[in-house]
Amino acid sequence: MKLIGSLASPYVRKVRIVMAEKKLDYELVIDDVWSPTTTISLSNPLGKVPCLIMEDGGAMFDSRVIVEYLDTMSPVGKLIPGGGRERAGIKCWEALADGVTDAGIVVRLERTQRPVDMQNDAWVERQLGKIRTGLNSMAMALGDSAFCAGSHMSLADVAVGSTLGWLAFRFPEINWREDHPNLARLFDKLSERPSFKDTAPVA
Ligand code: GSF
Repeated sequence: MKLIGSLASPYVRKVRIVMAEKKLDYELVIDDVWSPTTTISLSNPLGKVPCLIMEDGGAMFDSRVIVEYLDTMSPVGKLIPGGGRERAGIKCWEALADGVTDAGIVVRLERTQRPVDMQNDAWVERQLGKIRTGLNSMAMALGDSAFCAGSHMSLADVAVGSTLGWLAFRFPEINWREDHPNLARLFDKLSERPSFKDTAPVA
């Protein structure tokens, strides 16, 4: 398999962590989707990474679909429970973590892609509010538990860890460590794993 992605993307990181936890082999193909020379749209019509190229050459996106597929590829390190409420709960954690990242990406694009006099402060504040309420919600739901859901690491922790790592990387001014020591505790624990160490974001 080939994974098209970048070293800074939190969505790509989520997939790479799942690959590592499940001990799946793949080749990482770096593509800067913002460069005029990108070829990403040949594989993903939406022009986004991550995009997985499967053994038969077929392409798969987005990160939530890819990780769901990867989890079925091997019984090693099962990250998503079989069904019902438990499965939906994990997917909801993932949606929350990805949603916080999505809001952060919107803020970054507003700040980096638009001329300063065209930037909309109210729009940025709306997105920053989603990041704040998303982090509050994660911290409340985590409480004193060792993992986001259940008694072992799941996709919920992978998604939350990827998001927190990306916030630390792109938004150092957001003080989630001080505001939510339990998220910091979870993140530090996850960061000891080779799957997290080997995928820390790089500009
Ligand atoms: C989001 C992918 C995405 O926005 C997923 O795979 O989970 N829901 C999708 N990827 C960004 C890179 S990044 O900011 O992580 C991307 O490829 N953006 C290019 C564009 O044209 O929006």
